[in-house]
Amino acid sequence: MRDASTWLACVATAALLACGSSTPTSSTPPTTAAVAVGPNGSQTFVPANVTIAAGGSVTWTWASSGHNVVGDNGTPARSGALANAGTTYTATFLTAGVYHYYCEAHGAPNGVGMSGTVTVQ
Ligand SMILES: [Cu+2]
Repeated sequence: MRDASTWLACVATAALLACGSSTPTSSTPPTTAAVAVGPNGSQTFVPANVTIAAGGSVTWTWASSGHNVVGDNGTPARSGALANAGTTYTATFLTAGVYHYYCEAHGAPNGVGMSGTVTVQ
């Protein structure tokens, strides 16, 4: 059964790493992403959609004042009250999925207005 269990272990990890190779594929998402909050006075997150690896983090940097970051379903956690330019907020994402978030002053859940997504792979 030793051969069979080795094969199973290899299959189980094939989605993350090619068997027999320690080199990540070029499609591996980054572990961090940066999002500008309200750049140039806009009511937008730029880029609105980012992709990171599970366990990675996203850092939002306020480029203008009067915004915050709130996850539609609690992830990312609410950054706090509307904040001013220069504020930064970092959230870590442990579980794969697509996380929608918005600004309470200029957006709403489900991608309305000032909003964005974090895709965790
Ligand atoms: Cu806003």
